[in-house]
Amino acid sequence: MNRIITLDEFIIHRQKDFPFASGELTGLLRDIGVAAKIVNREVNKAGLLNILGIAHQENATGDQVQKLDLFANEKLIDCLKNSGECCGVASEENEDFIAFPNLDNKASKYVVVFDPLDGSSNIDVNVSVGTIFGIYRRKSDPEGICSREDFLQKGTELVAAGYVLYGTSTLLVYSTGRGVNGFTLDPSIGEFCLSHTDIRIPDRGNYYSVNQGYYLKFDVEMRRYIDYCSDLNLMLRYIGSMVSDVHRILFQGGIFLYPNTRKYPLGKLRLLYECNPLSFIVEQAGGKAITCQLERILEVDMVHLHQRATIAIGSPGMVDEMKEFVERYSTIVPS
Ligand code: AHM
Ligand code: MG
Repeated sequence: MNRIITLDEFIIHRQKDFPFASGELTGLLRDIGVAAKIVNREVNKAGLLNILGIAHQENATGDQVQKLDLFANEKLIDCLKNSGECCGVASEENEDFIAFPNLDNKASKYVVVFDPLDGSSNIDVNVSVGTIFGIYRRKSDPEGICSREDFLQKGTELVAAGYVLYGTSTLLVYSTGRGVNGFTLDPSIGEFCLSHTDIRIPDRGNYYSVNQGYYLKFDVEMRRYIDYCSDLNLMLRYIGSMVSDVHRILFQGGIFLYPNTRKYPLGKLRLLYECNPLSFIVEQAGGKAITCQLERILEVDMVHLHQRATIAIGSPGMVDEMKEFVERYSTIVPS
């Protein structure tokens, strides 16, 4: 029987790959793993507790916040604040970033951005949701408190990123820029165990994932591309939880699209803690991620924390093809 490799073991082992690593990033990834286990426990027992439903609040970007979102947000903040490895966080659920005081005068080098529970419209109906995170090295002086510039970095500056999918089983997938690995939570021992090594996205796949209900609200080039996917008899899959939809595509190949609509002229999804971390993962697995205006997601300038972006992400062959459609049918001058 193969020996089980736990997430903690794997992370510590990988630390050796970074010659000047001080263990802080290792510690941070472990903290996120712990928070994920706590969130997983609550997501799993949500039906048993009165934790479901809307908390009658709106988040910083105007969406309704549900109780589990708040719980997940709190747990991630708690775990990261008390570890001393992180000097601040920015979350979908908080309007501004949160700066942490240095613990024991330890100057921490990293900030963490996250969407604590993505796809929250799925919570009430027991469909998979996820946590998305990204880690940046701070730009500000490590002796002081962190500042906005630490968070307003392009995706190309990500040191690590990942997601947790609370599905039929719970999976944590992350990358530190040297490939992508996945860990499945074994509830019997309470550990994430290495289950998918060096994940590679197929060059093409049989799935396209888009909210086709907005078809008439998309620009003409996007409608043409979607028609083309349908002509090819590709299968449409759309859960409404980006983590789940992108996860399927990462493993089976395909393309996920969230273009601009009349309601969301700049796209709906958030660049900092949704598009960038997932684009980092998909690129690390050999895929591509661009905006529907054809800019590489990871190179988009970050202007404010809750900035939105359009996105086309997935198998490289399919993203390239979508790009060709946009170049052919739109009036946008490609960058
Ligand atoms: P959330 O962070 O408020 O849950 O919203 C993000 C989610 C994504 O997971 C998903 O892809 C998208 O919103 C679905 O939006 P729509 O219902 O407009 O298709
Ligand atoms: Mg979200």
